[in-house]
Amino acid sequence: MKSIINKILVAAIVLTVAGCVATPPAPYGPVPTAEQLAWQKMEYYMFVHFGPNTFTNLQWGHGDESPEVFAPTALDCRQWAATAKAAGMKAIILTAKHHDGFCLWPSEYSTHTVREAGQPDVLGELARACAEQGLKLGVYVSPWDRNHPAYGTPEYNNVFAGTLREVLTDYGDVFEQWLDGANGEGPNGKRQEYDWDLFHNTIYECQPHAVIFSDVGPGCRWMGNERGIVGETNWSRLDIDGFTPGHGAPRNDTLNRGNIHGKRWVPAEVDVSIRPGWFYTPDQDSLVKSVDSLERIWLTSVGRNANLLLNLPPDRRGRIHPTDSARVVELRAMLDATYKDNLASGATVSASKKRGRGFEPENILSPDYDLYWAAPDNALTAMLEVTLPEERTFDRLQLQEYIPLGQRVMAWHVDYWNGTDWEQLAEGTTIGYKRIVAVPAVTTSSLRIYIDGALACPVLNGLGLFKTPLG
Ligand code: FUL
Repeated sequence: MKSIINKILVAAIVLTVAGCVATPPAPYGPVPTAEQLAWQKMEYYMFVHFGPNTFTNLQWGHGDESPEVFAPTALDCRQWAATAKAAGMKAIILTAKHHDGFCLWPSEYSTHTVREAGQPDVLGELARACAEQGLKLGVYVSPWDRNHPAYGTPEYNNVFAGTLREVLTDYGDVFEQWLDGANGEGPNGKRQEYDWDLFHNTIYECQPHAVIFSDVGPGCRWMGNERGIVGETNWSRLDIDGFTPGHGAPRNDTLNRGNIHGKRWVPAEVDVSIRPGWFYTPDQDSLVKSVDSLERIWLTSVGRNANLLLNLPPDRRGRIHPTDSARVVELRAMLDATYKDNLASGATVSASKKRGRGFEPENILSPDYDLYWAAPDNALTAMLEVTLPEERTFDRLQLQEYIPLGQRVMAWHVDYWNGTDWEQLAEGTTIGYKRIVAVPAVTTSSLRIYIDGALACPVLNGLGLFKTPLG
């Protein structure tokens, strides 16, 4: 009898507590798939452009080069993977085939491959090296092929689908399939009508969890330039119906910012090279981007709701040049020194608008990604006041929206208490997965975060205050 009463009591308590938990906001618009969310959390990975161009000082090989020009003297994919790992990158995407058609694996569909060059299966070696380092693998297979005789004919679409099938079945899991829409003349002087449906179906058949990159996704999108600068306003939504990669893509400035009311979730990826060119040439050894410039790119990519795909082209030995690897390791040290301690920790947070239990304002400081503050359904503006345990000095401000419920915020600003008054520190438009803003170094114990406009009740799961090591 006693135990029954106890059970009823426990049930009553559980029901009372559960009764107080507010309901979560409904998702707004399209939301990321599980794969897109996992992809977004990767943030930073390596691009590797390697092939005949590495040896010919060209960026777009003609496809008529002898395969034997591809002759690395000390190929070491483990060194690429170790560099990526030391740089804090989560994956490597390899140009398994670039526009010259040369395949870095012994493809059955081509006579322009590592096999003809008398070289090992580079894609295979990289896949093993990535697995050893716990890195994911991605592949870029260029649809434009200046070598294949069938290019420009319907048959080529099947050839291309076949090459996709090879790289996507023989080398383990592939997290991202990188496709561009480059479409020039083939050796037969013809352009190709690409069968995108066939390509996409083939990719998903072989790798159901792969995220497909192109100008128009559908997994993630090119953001319109190769300078590393995505829009300050950057929606992860895009309208892609009726568009294709390449000539049929939306305008670059649309890709740069996304569509506020876009119907699909197609987040931005920033691809940029650490050197002026995508492929290695010795005359660019002195033109490797500085750590400062890479940190600026970090702010205009990861800091603007995008992932960063940074290209480090191996040299003629088949190894990443020491200048390039040193630069990314220095960048890592700089990022770690800046972002390891969240200076907002220990703060108390109050909100002008409260949703209720489970969605408390303090949740923006929780390391649990799935804990967030949400405003009530009818609130499209709100203010969060943050009180630090003592005065702290910072020069980076980070905000995060809980994107599993869609992207909502379209205007915000942050004020800080300067000792006598509230003074504006930063303002912006979109937030998305992560927004980082460089602000003048200020010392304060109070901040106010204003959400000035949103498409649906704001939902934030992160606030970070950080200090760069210098300045
Ligand atoms: C473009 C290519 O044309 C460039 O050569 C480079 O590979 C870049 C990353 O993608 O579509």
